[in-house]
Amino acid sequence: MILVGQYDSPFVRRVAVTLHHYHMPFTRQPLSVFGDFKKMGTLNPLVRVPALILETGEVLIDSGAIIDHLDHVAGQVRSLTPGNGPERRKVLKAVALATGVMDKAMATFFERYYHTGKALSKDWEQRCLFQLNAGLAELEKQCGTPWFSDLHMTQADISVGCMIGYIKLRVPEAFPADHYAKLHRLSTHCEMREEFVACRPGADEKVPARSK
Ligand SMILES: N[C@@H](CCC(=O)N[C@@H](CS)C(=O)NCC(=O)O)C(=O)O
Repeated sequence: MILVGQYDSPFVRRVAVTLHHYHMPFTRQPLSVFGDFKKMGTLNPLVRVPALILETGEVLIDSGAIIDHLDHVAGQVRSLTPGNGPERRKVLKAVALATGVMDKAMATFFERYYHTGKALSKDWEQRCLFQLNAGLAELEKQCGTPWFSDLHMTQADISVGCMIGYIKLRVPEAFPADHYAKLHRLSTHCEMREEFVACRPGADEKVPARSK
């Protein structure tokens, strides 16, 4: 399998951490949605990462759909997403909140990146930050210990861990650790694990590439 995308994307990273957790071998094509726009468009017409190229050549897109496939291959016993009941609903809600916060952190970052000075829309920026903060507050309320769902590591931990890693990289002031004590503890717990360490963004992935 080939995972397409860079690790500064929290969506790519959550797929990569999941692959490592399941011990599924893969290689990586670190294409940039900016610098490799045309090439990326041949894999995903939306020009978005992640994409996962299967052994058969089939291309999967969208981190949720990719992780759904990996969960099925891993099987019910090993799956990081519980199969049914309240536990499944709790994990899926946390994943929805975490990926929503990723979207809002990204929107804030790109508003600031492309619209500097007077061109920056303060209204849009404030709206995104409000939504980001509200998502974090809800996740903080629901977060257990040592894992989000208390005793077991699930996809909620991977998604929340990657979400916090991204905010720290791109909108650091939006994650005051003392304000989100449970999430901060979970993030530290996650980032020490080998599947997270293996997918840290490299130095060349920390600055968004400009279009070629
Ligand atoms: N819902 C998608 C979101 C993916 C996404 O937003 N990817 C970003 C990178 S972090 C991207 O490719 N953005 C480029 C664009 O949308 O133009 C998923 O879960 O994979």
